[in-house]
Amino acid sequence: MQENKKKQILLVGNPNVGKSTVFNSLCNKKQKTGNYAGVTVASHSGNYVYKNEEIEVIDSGSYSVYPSSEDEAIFSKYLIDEQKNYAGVVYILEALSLKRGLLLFQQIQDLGIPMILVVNQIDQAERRGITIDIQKFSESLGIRIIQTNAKEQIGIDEIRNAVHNNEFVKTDKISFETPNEHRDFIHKLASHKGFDNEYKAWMSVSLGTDLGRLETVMEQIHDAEAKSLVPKRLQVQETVRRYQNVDKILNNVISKKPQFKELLTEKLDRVLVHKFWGM
Ligand SMILES: Nc1nc2c(ncn2[C@@H]2O[C@H](COP(=O)(O)OP(=O)(O)OP(=O)(O)O)[C@@H](O)[C@H]2O)c(=O)[nH]1
Ligand SMILES: [Mg+2]
Repeated sequence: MQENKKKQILLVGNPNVGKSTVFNSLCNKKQKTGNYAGVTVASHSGNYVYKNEEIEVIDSGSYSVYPSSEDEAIFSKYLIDEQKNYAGVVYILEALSLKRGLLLFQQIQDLGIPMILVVNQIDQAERRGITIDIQKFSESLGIRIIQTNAKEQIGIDEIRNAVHNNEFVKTDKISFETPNEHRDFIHKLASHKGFDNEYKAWMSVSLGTDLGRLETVMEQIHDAEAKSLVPKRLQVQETVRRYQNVDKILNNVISKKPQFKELLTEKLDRVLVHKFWGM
Protein backbone atom coordinates (compact mmCIF):
# COMPACT_ATOMS: atom_id res chain seq x y z
CA MET A 1 0.00 0.00 0.00
CA GLN A 2 2.66 2.48 -1.09
CA GLU A 3 1.95 5.92 -2.38
CA ASN A 4 2.18 5.99 -6.17
CA LYS A 5 0.76 7.63 -9.27
CA LYS A 6 -1.96 5.04 -9.82
CA LYS A 7 -5.41 5.77 -8.54
CA GLN A 8 -6.01 3.43 -5.65
CA ILE A 9 -9.40 2.13 -4.52
CA LEU A 10 -10.24 -0.05 -1.52
CA LEU A 11 -12.89 -2.77 -1.67
CA VAL A 12 -14.59 -2.96 1.71
CA GLY A 13 -17.60 -4.85 3.05
CA ASN A 14 -18.71 -7.55 5.45
CA PRO A 15 -17.51 -11.15 5.08
CA ASN A 16 -18.90 -13.08 2.12
CA VAL A 17 -20.61 -10.15 0.37
CA GLY A 18 -18.59 -10.73 -2.80
CA LYS A 19 -15.55 -8.46 -2.43
CA SER A 20 -13.15 -10.97 -3.96
CA THR A 21 -15.58 -11.73 -6.78
CA VAL A 22 -15.83 -8.01 -7.57
CA PHE A 23 -12.04 -7.77 -7.26
CA ASN A 24 -11.53 -10.62 -9.73
CA SER A 25 -14.11 -9.19 -12.12
CA LEU A 26 -12.57 -5.72 -12.04
CA CYS A 27 -9.02 -7.03 -12.48
CA ASN A 28 -9.92 -9.93 -14.82
CA LYS A 29 -8.38 -12.41 -12.44
CA LYS A 30 -9.42 -15.95 -11.86
CA GLN A 31 -8.41 -16.29 -8.24
CA LYS A 32 -10.31 -18.73 -6.15
CA THR A 33 -13.09 -17.45 -3.94
CA GLY A 34 -15.00 -19.52 -1.48
CA ASN A 35 -18.52 -19.48 -0.20
CA TYR A 36 -17.67 -19.36 3.47
CA ALA A 37 -16.66 -16.37 5.57
CA GLY A 38 -13.02 -15.49 6.01
CA VAL A 39 -11.64 -16.89 2.76
CA THR A 40 -9.60 -13.76 2.21
CA VAL A 41 -7.08 -13.68 5.01
CA ALA A 42 -4.75 -10.92 3.90
CA SER A 43 -5.41 -8.01 1.62
CA HIS A 44 -4.85 -8.57 -2.09
CA SER A 45 -3.84 -6.01 -4.60
CA GLY A 46 -4.57 -6.00 -8.33
CA ASN A 47 -4.78 -3.62 -11.29
CA TYR A 48 -6.92 -2.74 -14.25
CA VAL A 49 -6.90 -0.07 -16.92
CA TYR A 50 -10.09 1.79 -17.84
CA LYS A 51 -10.19 4.64 -20.37
CA ASN A 52 -6.39 4.95 -20.20
CA GLU A 53 -6.38 5.26 -16.44
CA GLU A 54 -4.57 2.68 -14.33
CA ILE A 55 -6.38 1.70 -11.16
CA GLU A 56 -4.95 -0.24 -8.25
CA VAL A 57 -7.52 -2.27 -6.33
CA ILE A 58 -7.04 -3.44 -2.76
CA ASP A 59 -9.32 -6.24 -1.56
CA SER A 60 -9.55 -5.51 2.16
CA GLY A 61 -10.67 -9.00 3.12
CA SER A 62 -12.09 -9.17 6.62
CA TYR A 63 -12.46 -5.77 8.21
CA SER A 64 -14.12 -4.09 11.16
CA VAL A 65 -14.01 -0.53 12.48
CA TYR A 66 -13.30 -2.11 15.86
CA PRO A 67 -10.55 -4.53 14.88
CA SER A 68 -10.25 -7.90 16.54
CA SER A 69 -7.14 -9.07 14.71
CA GLU A 70 -3.78 -7.72 13.62
CA ASP A 71 -4.86 -7.73 9.94
CA GLU A 72 -7.99 -5.75 10.71
CA ALA A 73 -6.07 -3.28 12.85
CA ILE A 74 -3.52 -2.62 10.10
CA PHE A 75 -6.22 -2.03 7.52
CA SER A 76 -8.21 0.14 9.92
CA LYS A 77 -5.21 2.37 10.51
CA TYR A 78 -4.57 2.61 6.77
CA LEU A 79 -8.18 3.52 6.09
CA ILE A 80 -8.21 6.34 8.63
CA ASP A 81 -4.65 7.67 8.58
CA GLU A 82 -3.63 7.27 4.94
CA GLN A 83 -6.54 8.88 3.14
CA LYS A 84 -4.19 10.80 0.88
CA ASN A 85 -3.02 7.50 -0.64
CA TYR A 86 -6.35 6.33 -1.99
CA ALA A 87 -9.17 7.84 -4.02
CA GLY A 88 -11.92 6.22 -2.01
CA VAL A 89 -13.68 3.10 -0.81
CA VAL A 90 -15.92 0.97 -3.02
CA TYR A 91 -18.27 -0.39 -0.39
CA ILE A 92 -20.02 -3.68 -1.17
CA LEU A 93 -23.38 -4.51 0.34
CA GLU A 94 -24.99 -7.89 -0.12
CA ALA A 95 -28.61 -7.60 -1.27
CA LEU A 96 -29.76 -10.23 1.22
CA SER A 97 -28.05 -8.76 4.28
CA LEU A 98 -28.39 -5.03 3.91
CA LYS A 99 -28.90 -4.42 7.61
CA ARG A 100 -25.56 -5.82 8.74
CA GLY A 101 -23.81 -4.21 5.80
CA LEU A 102 -25.22 -0.77 6.44
CA LEU A 103 -23.83 -0.74 9.96
CA LEU A 104 -20.24 -0.85 8.71
CA PHE A 105 -21.09 1.41 5.77
CA GLN A 106 -22.35 4.16 8.05
CA GLN A 107 -19.40 3.82 10.38
CA ILE A 108 -16.99 4.39 7.52
CA GLN A 109 -19.20 7.16 6.14
CA ASP A 110 -19.14 8.86 9.55
CA LEU A 111 -15.35 8.86 9.48
CA GLY A 112 -15.64 11.18 6.48
CA ILE A 113 -14.22 8.68 4.00
CA PRO A 114 -15.33 9.08 0.35
CA MET A 115 -17.29 6.09 -0.94
CA ILE A 116 -19.04 4.50 -3.88
CA LEU A 117 -21.85 2.16 -2.88
CA VAL A 118 -22.51 -1.19 -4.55
CA VAL A 119 -25.35 -3.61 -3.87
CA ASN A 120 -24.09 -7.00 -5.01
CA GLN A 121 -25.86 -10.36 -5.41
CA ILE A 122 -28.99 -8.70 -6.77
CA ASP A 123 -29.80 -12.02 -8.50
CA GLN A 124 -30.20 -13.63 -5.06
CA ALA A 125 -32.72 -10.99 -3.99
CA GLU A 126 -34.69 -11.41 -7.23
CA ARG A 127 -34.72 -15.16 -6.79
CA ARG A 128 -36.34 -14.72 -3.39
CA GLY A 129 -38.90 -12.17 -4.50
CA ILE A 130 -37.21 -9.37 -2.57
CA THR A 131 -37.46 -5.92 -4.11
CA ILE A 132 -35.17 -3.10 -3.10
CA ASP A 133 -36.42 0.37 -3.96
CA ILE A 134 -33.03 1.62 -5.14
CA GLN A 135 -34.28 5.15 -5.74
CA LYS A 136 -35.58 5.55 -2.18
CA PHE A 137 -32.59 3.71 -0.74
CA SER A 138 -30.21 5.98 -2.56
CA GLU A 139 -32.09 9.10 -1.42
CA SER A 140 -32.13 8.10 2.23
CA LEU A 141 -28.40 7.36 2.20
CA GLY A 142 -27.48 10.38 0.13
CA ILE A 143 -25.39 8.33 -2.28
CA ARG A 144 -25.83 6.78 -5.71
CA ILE A 145 -26.14 2.99 -5.72
CA ILE A 146 -24.70 0.62 -8.30
CA GLN A 147 -26.36 -2.80 -8.53
CA THR A 148 -24.21 -5.78 -9.44
CA ASN A 149 -24.16 -9.48 -9.96
CA ALA A 150 -20.40 -9.86 -9.77
CA LYS A 151 -20.55 -13.55 -10.60
CA GLU A 152 -22.05 -12.72 -14.02
CA GLN A 153 -20.07 -9.49 -14.53
CA ILE A 154 -23.26 -7.43 -14.39
CA GLY A 155 -22.67 -3.86 -13.24
CA ILE A 156 -18.88 -4.16 -13.13
CA ASP A 157 -18.38 -1.60 -15.88
CA GLU A 158 -20.60 0.79 -13.96
CA ILE A 159 -18.19 0.51 -11.02
CA ARG A 160 -15.24 1.15 -13.36
CA ASN A 161 -16.99 4.17 -14.77
CA ALA A 162 -17.91 5.60 -11.36
CA VAL A 163 -14.30 5.16 -10.18
CA HIS A 164 -13.00 6.77 -13.35
CA ASN A 165 -15.32 9.75 -12.85
CA ASN A 166 -14.40 10.00 -9.17
CA GLU A 167 -17.99 9.60 -8.06
CA PHE A 168 -16.90 8.98 -4.48
CA VAL A 169 -19.25 10.66 -2.03
CA LYS A 170 -18.27 12.05 1.35
CA THR A 171 -21.03 13.17 3.69
CA ASP A 172 -20.63 15.72 6.41
CA LYS A 173 -23.86 14.68 8.09
CA ILE A 174 -22.92 12.11 10.73
CA SER A 175 -25.61 9.44 11.10
CA PHE A 176 -24.50 8.42 14.59
CA GLU A 177 -25.62 10.79 17.30
CA THR A 178 -23.45 10.75 20.42
CA PRO A 179 -25.59 9.57 23.35
CA ASN A 180 -26.62 12.48 25.60
CA GLU A 181 -24.74 11.30 28.65
CA HIS A 182 -21.42 11.37 26.80
CA ARG A 183 -21.97 14.40 24.62
CA ASP A 184 -20.05 16.95 26.70
CA PHE A 185 -17.06 14.70 27.12
CA ILE A 186 -16.90 13.65 23.46
CA HIS A 187 -17.24 17.26 22.41
CA LYS A 188 -14.39 18.29 24.71
CA LEU A 189 -12.26 15.40 23.52
CA ALA A 190 -12.84 16.20 19.85
CA SER A 191 -11.67 19.77 20.21
CA HIS A 192 -8.82 18.84 22.55
CA LYS A 193 -7.45 16.21 20.15
CA GLY A 194 -8.21 18.24 17.04
CA PHE A 195 -10.51 15.59 15.52
CA ASP A 196 -12.39 17.08 12.62
CA ASN A 197 -15.55 15.24 13.63
CA GLU A 198 -17.08 13.93 16.85
CA TYR A 199 -17.49 10.37 15.65
CA LYS A 200 -13.71 10.09 15.42
CA ALA A 201 -13.51 11.16 19.06
CA TRP A 202 -16.20 8.63 19.99
CA MET A 203 -14.35 5.93 18.06
CA SER A 204 -11.00 6.66 19.66
CA VAL A 205 -12.59 6.08 23.07
CA SER A 206 -14.57 3.02 21.95
CA LEU A 207 -11.42 1.47 20.53
CA GLY A 208 -9.99 1.12 24.02
CA THR A 209 -6.29 0.43 24.28
CA ASP A 210 -5.95 -1.54 21.03
CA LEU A 211 -4.21 1.21 19.11
CA GLY A 212 -2.70 2.71 22.24
CA ARG A 213 -4.96 5.69 21.99
CA LEU A 214 -7.05 5.52 25.12
CA GLU A 215 -4.20 6.05 27.60
CA THR A 216 -2.93 9.18 25.93
CA VAL A 217 -6.45 10.49 25.53
CA MET A 218 -7.36 9.91 29.16
CA GLU A 219 -4.06 11.17 30.60
CA GLN A 220 -4.43 14.45 28.84
CA ILE A 221 -8.05 15.00 29.71
CA HIS A 222 -8.05 14.30 33.48
CA ASP A 223 -11.74 13.91 33.34
CA ALA A 224 -13.70 11.99 35.92
CA GLU A 225 -16.08 10.77 33.24
CA ALA A 226 -13.24 9.47 31.10
CA LYS A 227 -12.30 6.96 33.81
CA SER A 228 -15.80 5.55 33.89
CA LEU A 229 -16.04 4.89 30.15
CA VAL A 230 -15.87 1.23 29.19
CA PRO A 231 -14.88 0.85 25.51
CA LYS A 232 -16.76 -2.40 24.87
CA ARG A 233 -19.90 -0.93 26.38
CA LEU A 234 -19.67 2.08 24.09
CA GLN A 235 -19.30 -0.21 21.08
CA VAL A 236 -22.47 -2.05 22.05
CA GLN A 237 -24.30 1.22 22.61
CA GLU A 238 -23.20 2.40 19.19
CA THR A 239 -24.31 -0.82 17.49
CA VAL A 240 -27.77 -0.73 19.08
CA ARG A 241 -28.30 2.89 18.05
CA ARG A 242 -27.08 2.34 14.53
CA TYR A 243 -29.33 -0.67 14.00
CA GLN A 244 -32.38 1.38 15.05
CA ASN A 245 -31.42 3.98 12.48
CA VAL A 246 -30.75 1.36 9.78
CA ASP A 247 -34.07 -0.41 10.48
CA LYS A 248 -35.93 2.84 9.86
CA ILE A 249 -34.24 3.24 6.49
CA LEU A 250 -34.77 -0.36 5.39
CA ASN A 251 -38.43 -0.49 6.38
CA ASN A 252 -39.16 1.97 3.60
CA VAL A 253 -36.92 0.31 1.06
CA ILE A 254 -37.34 -3.48 1.13
CA SER A 255 -40.47 -5.30 0.12
CA LYS A 256 -41.10 -8.95 -0.42
CA LYS A 257 -43.36 -10.47 -3.01
CA PRO A 258 -44.92 -13.64 -1.64
CA GLN A 259 -43.45 -16.69 -3.38
CA PHE A 260 -45.59 -19.32 -5.08
CA LYS A 261 -45.34 -21.61 -2.05
CA GLU A 262 -46.46 -18.84 0.29
CA LEU A 263 -49.37 -17.90 -1.98
CA LEU A 264 -50.48 -21.50 -1.97
CA THR A 265 -50.39 -21.69 1.82
CA GLU A 266 -52.32 -18.45 2.02
CA LYS A 267 -55.03 -19.86 -0.30
CA LEU A 268 -55.22 -23.07 1.68
CA ASP A 269 -55.46 -21.07 4.90
CA ARG A 270 -58.35 -19.08 3.46
CA VAL A 271 -60.18 -22.26 2.54
CA LEU A 272 -59.51 -23.81 5.91
CA VAL A 273 -60.75 -20.86 7.94
CA HIS A 274 -63.79 -20.28 5.69
CA LYS A 275 -66.86 -19.97 7.90
CA PHE A 276 -68.70 -22.71 6.11
CA TRP A 277 -65.99 -25.09 4.89
CA GLY A 278 -63.58 -24.69 7.77
CA MET A 279 -64.39 -25.80 11.27
N1 LIG B 1 -25.36 -15.37 -6.79
C1 LIG B 1 -24.31 -14.58 -6.61
N2 LIG B 1 -23.26 -15.03 -5.91
C2 LIG B 1 -22.20 -14.21 -5.74
C3 LIG B 1 -22.17 -12.90 -6.26
N3 LIG B 1 -21.00 -12.33 -5.90
C4 LIG B 1 -20.33 -13.26 -5.20
N4 LIG B 1 -21.03 -14.40 -5.08
C5 LIG B 1 -20.67 -15.62 -4.35
O1 LIG B 1 -20.66 -15.31 -2.97
C6 LIG B 1 -19.66 -16.06 -2.29
C7 LIG B 1 -18.74 -15.12 -1.53
O2 LIG B 1 -18.02 -14.34 -2.46
P1 LIG B 1 -16.57 -13.76 -2.16
O3 LIG B 1 -16.19 -12.95 -3.34
O4 LIG B 1 -15.64 -14.82 -1.73
O5 LIG B 1 -16.91 -12.82 -0.91
P2 LIG B 1 -15.87 -11.97 -0.03
O6 LIG B 1 -16.58 -10.74 0.38
O7 LIG B 1 -14.58 -11.82 -0.74
O8 LIG B 1 -15.72 -12.93 1.24
P3 LIG B 1 -14.54 -12.85 2.36
O9 LIG B 1 -13.26 -12.55 1.69
O10 LIG B 1 -14.60 -14.18 2.99
O11 LIG B 1 -14.97 -11.77 3.30
C8 LIG B 1 -18.95 -16.87 -3.38
O12 LIG B 1 -19.51 -18.16 -3.40
C9 LIG B 1 -19.28 -16.11 -4.64
O13 LIG B 1 -19.27 -16.95 -5.79
C10 LIG B 1 -23.33 -12.44 -7.00
O14 LIG B 1 -23.42 -11.30 -7.46
N5 LIG B 1 -24.36 -13.33 -7.14
MG1 LIG C 1 -12.68 -12.33 -0.15
